[in-house]
Amino acid sequence: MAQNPRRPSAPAPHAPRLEGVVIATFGRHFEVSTASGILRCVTRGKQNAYACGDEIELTPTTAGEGVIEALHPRRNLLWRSDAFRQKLLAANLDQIIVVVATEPGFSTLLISRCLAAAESEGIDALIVLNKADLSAQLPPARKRLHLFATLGYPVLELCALDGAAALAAQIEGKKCLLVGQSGMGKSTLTNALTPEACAATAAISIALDSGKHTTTLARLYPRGSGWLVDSPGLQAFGLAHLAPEHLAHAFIEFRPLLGQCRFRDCRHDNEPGCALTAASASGVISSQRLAHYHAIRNEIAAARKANPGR
Ligand SMILES: Nc1nc2c(ncn2[C@@H]2O[C@H](COP(=O)(O)OP(=O)(O)OP(=O)(O)O)[C@@H](O)[C@H]2O)c(=O)[nH]1
Ligand SMILES: [Mg+2]
Ligand SMILES: [Zn+2]
Repeated sequence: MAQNPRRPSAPAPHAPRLEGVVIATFGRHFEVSTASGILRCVTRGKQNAYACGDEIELTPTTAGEGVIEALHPRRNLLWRSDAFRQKLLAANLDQIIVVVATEPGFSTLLISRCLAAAESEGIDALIVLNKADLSAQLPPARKRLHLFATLGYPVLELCALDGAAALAAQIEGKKCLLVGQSGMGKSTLTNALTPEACAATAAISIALDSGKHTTTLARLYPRGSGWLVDSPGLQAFGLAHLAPEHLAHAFIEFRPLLGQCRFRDCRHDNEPGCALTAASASGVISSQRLAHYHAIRNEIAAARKANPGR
């Protein structure tokens, strides 16, 4: 059974404490930014479920180290899960930025997964179409994203190499997470938009003498009064923690139709009197989105079957 990642750790009775924000997680170690600098922290007991963006209290121990004592309540938490495991992505977000590119190709199903995860936590989502300079693939990429634009999700086209500033206005003062498949340009955007990330990458470049940096760890970079989390490329984005009715609600265009099916427990899978099937047949909702819904719902059902205790 997966632990509830919302449960805060028990506060310890003794002070003095510092407040901080988790900026990176390494298994059972956490890097925390505080007013007295960045500390490398461990946790007490078995509590080890912290994510970038978590606001915590810690007790400093030896130089540069500390122990996390308490977790402040989370405004929201983005996480992914399959039948047996869960991975916290980031907490206390204002916005999720789903990054896709003209090249390499991207999955619209993965976009729907990211959007559903965002909607289920009430977090705004923005789609970035990067590498607009690779113009041969630009029209087909635009065409595939049109679906999401018609749902009301903003789609911002840019070139991270010289036009990342186009994103600056959208993230000003906000706490944002960049997600998406590998190679889409999340780190390039982070480097262009946060000076600290740029400096860190330059240092790695010199050390490794290579131009390619596949991100292996999520990391938070401050930016004005907000911050930006750069995350490793996603292959899968399991939503096993969402109940099927919550999943349907996370597809925003389905919302006005929910509750209108003939059967209360309708699976929206060709049952008689299904409002979603009818809406898809008449073009009110897209058949592609309904197919995305079915793919994710079937996966959730399989995960629950594989681990009924979750
Ligand atoms: N032509 C072009 N190339 C870009 C652009 N943005 C990024 N790239 C290149 O795309 C490659 C991948 O960029 P990254 O920023 O490392 O991609 P990522 O999304 O962080 O990838 P992961 O860390 O593996 O998830 C790099 O070689 C970048 O130089 C762009 O706007 N135009
Ligand atoms: Mg990266
Ligand atoms: Zn139905």
